Amino acid sequence: MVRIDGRGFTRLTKEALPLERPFDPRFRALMEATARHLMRCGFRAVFAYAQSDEISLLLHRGESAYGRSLRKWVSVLAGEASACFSAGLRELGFGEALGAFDARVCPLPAEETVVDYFRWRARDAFRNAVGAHAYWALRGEGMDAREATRRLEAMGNAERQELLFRRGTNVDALPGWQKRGLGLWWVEEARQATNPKTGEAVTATRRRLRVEEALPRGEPFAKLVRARVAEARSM
Ligand SMILES: Nc1nc2c(ncn2[C@@H]2O[C@H](COP(=O)(O)OP(=O)(O)O)[C@@H](O)[C@H]2O)c(=O)[nH]1
Ligand SMILES: [Mg+2]
Repeated sequence: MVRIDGRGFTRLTKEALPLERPFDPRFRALMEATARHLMRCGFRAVFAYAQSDEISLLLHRGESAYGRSLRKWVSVLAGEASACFSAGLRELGFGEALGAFDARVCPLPAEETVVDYFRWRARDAFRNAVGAHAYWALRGEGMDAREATRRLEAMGNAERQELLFRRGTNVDALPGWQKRGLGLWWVEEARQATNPKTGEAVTATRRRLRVEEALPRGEPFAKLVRARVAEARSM
């Protein structure tokens, strides 16, 4: 597993870019494009999980790129993510702003460690989403940054959800990608094609990236991760 994380994105998202708060669909689109790029940039990546400013990339157990030099992996992946995200920022008209990423390797020695890892990141996504909505709800009522932070620090997740509910936001109804992030994995797709030599109809299979923005919770999520682990261990 390699986790790629936006460097100083608190400043970037709060000061440098005119983004919608707490979640901006354009920021989400940039993270999705970056995750897609990482899945295709020369590693045997089987799963990407993106939430907030981070992307966790599950690589095949037999990944042999650069003679398994982990330093090379993290520098290449951080570089590819930074290049892709920054090019996307420019395309969206965000001027000279750059988005740089760091990367670290997390060795996950067993199937259940991988499942626990993704559950941990998904819990982080959910906690952040509730916290961010609650923060901007208070700010929207004229509370200053310090006071809003202080108020929320004293609250647990359930209390924050209640605070939102009283203000007309039902956490259950928030978009899945905000609460649980995005998952990307490969699916085999059958496609009708014609043999160019004989003109015969044939079925070709090809690999396509599936992007899921409504990831399940609990056991179905664990099952989805286990299926990716099986792939990461396949020949
Ligand atoms: N406005 C906005 N901010 C976001 C969005 N997604 C993530 N962020 C911010 O990105 C930052 C990521 O935090 P973190 O990695 O812990 O801190 P960093 O060290 O400053 O990158 C947080 O401040 C989030 O509020 C988004 O969709 N919109
Ligand atoms: Mg960051």
